[in-house]
Amino acid sequence: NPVKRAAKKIADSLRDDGSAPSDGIPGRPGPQPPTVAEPTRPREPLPAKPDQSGPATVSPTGQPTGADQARVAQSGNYLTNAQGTRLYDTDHSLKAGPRGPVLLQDHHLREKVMHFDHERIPERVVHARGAGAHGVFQSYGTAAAVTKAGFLAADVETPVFVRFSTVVGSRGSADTVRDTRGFATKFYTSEGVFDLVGNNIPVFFIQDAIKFPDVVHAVKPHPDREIPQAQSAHDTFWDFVSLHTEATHHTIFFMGDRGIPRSYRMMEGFGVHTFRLVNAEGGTTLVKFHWKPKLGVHSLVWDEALTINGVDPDFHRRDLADAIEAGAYPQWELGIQTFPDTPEQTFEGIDLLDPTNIVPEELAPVRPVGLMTLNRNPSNFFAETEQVAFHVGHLVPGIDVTDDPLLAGRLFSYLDTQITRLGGPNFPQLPINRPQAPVNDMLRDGMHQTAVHRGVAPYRPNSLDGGCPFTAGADTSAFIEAPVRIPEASKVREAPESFADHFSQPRRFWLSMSPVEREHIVGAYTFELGKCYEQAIRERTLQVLANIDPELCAGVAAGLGLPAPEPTVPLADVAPSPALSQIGGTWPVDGRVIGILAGPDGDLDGVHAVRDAVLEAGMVPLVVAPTAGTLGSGEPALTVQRSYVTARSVEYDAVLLAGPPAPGDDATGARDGKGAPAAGRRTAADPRVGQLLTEAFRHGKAIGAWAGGEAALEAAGIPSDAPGVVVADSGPAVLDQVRALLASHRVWERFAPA
Ligand code: HDE
Repeated sequence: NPVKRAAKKIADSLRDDGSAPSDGIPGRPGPQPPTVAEPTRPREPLPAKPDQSGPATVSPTGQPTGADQARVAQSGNYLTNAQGTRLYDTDHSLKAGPRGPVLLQDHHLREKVMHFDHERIPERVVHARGAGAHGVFQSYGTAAAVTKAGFLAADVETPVFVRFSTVVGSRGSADTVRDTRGFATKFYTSEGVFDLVGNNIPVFFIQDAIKFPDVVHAVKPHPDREIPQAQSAHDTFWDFVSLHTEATHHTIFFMGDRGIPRSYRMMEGFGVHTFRLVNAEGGTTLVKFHWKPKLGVHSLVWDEALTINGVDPDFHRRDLADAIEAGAYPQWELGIQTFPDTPEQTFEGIDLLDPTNIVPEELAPVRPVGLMTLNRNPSNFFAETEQVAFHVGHLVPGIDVTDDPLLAGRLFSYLDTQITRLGGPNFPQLPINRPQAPVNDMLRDGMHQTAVHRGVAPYRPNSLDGGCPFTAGADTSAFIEAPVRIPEASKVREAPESFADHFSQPRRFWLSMSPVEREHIVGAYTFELGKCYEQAIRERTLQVLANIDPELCAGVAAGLGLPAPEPTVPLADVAPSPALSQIGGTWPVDGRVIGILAGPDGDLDGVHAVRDAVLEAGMVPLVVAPTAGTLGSGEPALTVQRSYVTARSVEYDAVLLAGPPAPGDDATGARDGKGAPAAGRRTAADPRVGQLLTEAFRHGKAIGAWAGGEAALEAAGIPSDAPGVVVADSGPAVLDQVRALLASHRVWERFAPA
């Protein structure tokens, strides 16, 4: 009986001290090849990479948290079933003879397949695709006068977990689609968890939560064919937003460059709603939260985003993880705009309860209150990034909500949705969701209860548990709702009159854009409406655009081949807010990716020098060559990171040419007498180099060349004196100038409207 024989073999091989069997694992007989074979000796699971780790083990208060739980999984040398019983075979079902029927008594088979059948959980109904990272928040103490929140007091360090996301697409969709991005932060403070569940756009589509299912149904794929995926460019979305004009401000924001961020590291974040801060004396202040990225706010260009969707659908996720792994930790300052908490809840005429409004930073400056640094990648995507559960109602003493009707609906939704998504009410016990403050609730039982509660009296008042737990007071960090006066009113289903102006804020946004950004906006509307089939929807949207600005409307109408309508409302007389434009400043170049094209005949010493200088500057060099492998024989040899087959310019922020690279498999001819590619034309000859250069040029990227690299530029039709094209004597000299260009993100002159 083979089963018996194998079982005996295991028994023989397991020594008393539990050490490894000396003669291999049963079921894998014969000598093993030395290198690529499956290991035959048990060993501890691989240690986490230095930048990876799960939720912190012990809270600041000494409470054990998630990682203790995580350690229960994956320990010991041997494969076991879920009950910890060691297994000798996981490759064959238990059968009556090798060709016989499978036996129902095979518990391992049933357990393995049952678990697999349930590996997927429902994805988030919105924000399904995301990427997360751990970090710390260091407060400056500058908010201490307006809030008693402990984590905002001077010099307090608080662990955080952030999840960035797209809104519309499913979990498997691409990163660089045109969409709003989620920016949700969980602060594990010593007074409980505070979640700031924001977006990268400061306003929202709707003013009242009751409209959320409508806007989401409109933007999601058409219910009959389930197309298009992760796109707003279709009839139902434009049907809705052209009729529901309170969506106009959000829509113009994501038709602008913020809809296609260059990186999660280069996005602003906004709490969107107005919240209420409460200080130690009980004084209240209205507040809007802002995250300001240290690297500046930067975007892709549309053509680039489209290519990336195919070439690297994980572009943003990879960028975030790579940057953290490389030690280029992304940072954001948390800032607050504060407003007096008056009964009107308006500021300079702007209704603070209307989430389709911004308050321009020029009117209410954003004051920094702390710095967030993301410095650890999760160890397990599912356990952390997928299972993290944010909620706008996770508040701490010192931060409270307002009567923004959109916020009110969110306070309901985020708890409710987790019941379906995470399978029950005990999701706060998942390692990533566990508070790092002591938890002493009276919630009991339910699906997936993992706490073993002590005591017999989870009710109040009680005498059996000595009256525990006791309630806290203001002096012992209790969360006490601000006693805001509610004006006398009748029950109505109505919006305030001040919510009726849907065009003056979008007009301010349009007027605040530079010419290049305006051109992008016109292009985005034209693309999206060009994808709609219904003429009436295009025409109705043009009417909305006419009410924002005639130039915007005329640009889109021309692209659609339609007449531009006249505005139906007076154009608002609003001042631009320069802070809304992304163009015009210079920013650090940390983590920027430089593609260096070289072939065996190129200036390889120069490439070495440039690589070192790129690394020195905190940027990422990627050597691109005709084939994979190494370049040159020098020590150390240059490792090729991208061959012509895998390289696309969209991956690089700048492209450098280190002399004429060899041709790869030249597809276009230009051969010498012996059939080899003609010298001097070699780089030029490979169409992939030409494509890479013309694409980089079209996308406004800095391009540099030395040691003969100019020939490739010439062949690609790129003048060496064009803006942002640098030709110099040596690699380091080229890099110096390219670096200066990168500080402005792109060579904007190339987009100058004709
Ligand atoms: Fe959300 N939103 N939302 N939302 N939202 C969710 O919660 C909802 C809104 C935002 O990375 C869901 O756990 C309603 C505004 C982010 O896990 C759900 C309304 C803003 C994330 C939900 C809004 C956001 C979500 C889906 C209108 C910016 C991802 C899964 C009343 C300030 C968080 C989940 C993460 C996720 C409901 C409006 C941001 C269904 C009902 C405004 C960043 O509960």
